[in-house]
Amino acid sequence: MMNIAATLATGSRPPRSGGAPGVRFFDAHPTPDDLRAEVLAGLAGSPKRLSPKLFYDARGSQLFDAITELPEYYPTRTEIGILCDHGEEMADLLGRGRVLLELGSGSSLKIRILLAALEPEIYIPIDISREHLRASAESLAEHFPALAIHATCADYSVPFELPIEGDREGLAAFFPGSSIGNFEPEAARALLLRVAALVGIGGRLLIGVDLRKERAVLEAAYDDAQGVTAAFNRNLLERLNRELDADFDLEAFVHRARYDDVQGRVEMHLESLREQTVTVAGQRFVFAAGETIHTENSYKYDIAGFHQLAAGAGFVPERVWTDPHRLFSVHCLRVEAC
Ligand code: AVI
Repeated sequence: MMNIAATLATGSRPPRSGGAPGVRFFDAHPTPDDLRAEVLAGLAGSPKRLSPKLFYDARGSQLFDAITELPEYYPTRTEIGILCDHGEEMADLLGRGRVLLELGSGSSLKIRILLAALEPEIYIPIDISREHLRASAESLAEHFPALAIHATCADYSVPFELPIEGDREGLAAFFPGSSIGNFEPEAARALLLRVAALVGIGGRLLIGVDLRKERAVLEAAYDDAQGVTAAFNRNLLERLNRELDADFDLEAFVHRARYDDVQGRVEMHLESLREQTVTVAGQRFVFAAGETIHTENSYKYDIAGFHQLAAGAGFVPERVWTDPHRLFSVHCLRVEAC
């Protein structure tokens, strides 16, 4: 049995100097978002909304990395603990030495744990951000020199071709971080359907899903004492000031995070502290005092609720692991029909 902790500390084999011959890069040329049109439509709506996708410019990605290390933000370290504790069992179910896809090439630590346990022949990280994908694939190749990495720049929220030939049935996919929680339930089901089509009948998905829990724990996780999540939320306005020639007064909006236990989601908002008018890309938007821009939903599921969502996309549950405090879950699902 492979020692995952030792592998992570040292790399499974000695790092190779220079270059990354194991990496091949495939570009599905995802269509760039029309930031201007999306933002103007979101601010013209009632309530005003902006997509959480807009958080992740360079500064937003750094702030998100900082969030994952906050004492209040339990999901990242809890999921890593579950992967470390059960990686071998996960590999037994997903199958070793095969093809592993990853949706979003976000956390290098999580994928390293899984790669060490699964030792796949081919690893296909799929990410819309070309430069982030390239950098993370190359860094991974240093640690796993025998691994064929087919880095694929694609938007996994729309259909695209996988860069492999031959038998596509029974692949394994990894979708960590409870990113599924940032999709509305119907969009989450549609995404799971696309994943089912990618891995094929008999294929498996290992997915991290944050669990419902007490309000205080959830609200602290999304409104930390150091104000990093507040900076992450407000960075969205800074981005619009920079990229869409907007004139948001950053001092005039505050971060709000609240748990809606009926919908089972943490909502993030930016609340206007006073009545004000803001210009974005030449268009004026009036804010009442106390009016908010809804910037993110982070859905939390109980295990049965998530199984129900997954069943709607043709998955059957095979196994679920949680931590001792039942904060977070990692599910292994198998495609029965797609
Ligand atoms: C990326 N996603 C799963 C995070 C979450 O927990 O919903 C984004 C986040 N927003 C605020 N903190 C973290």
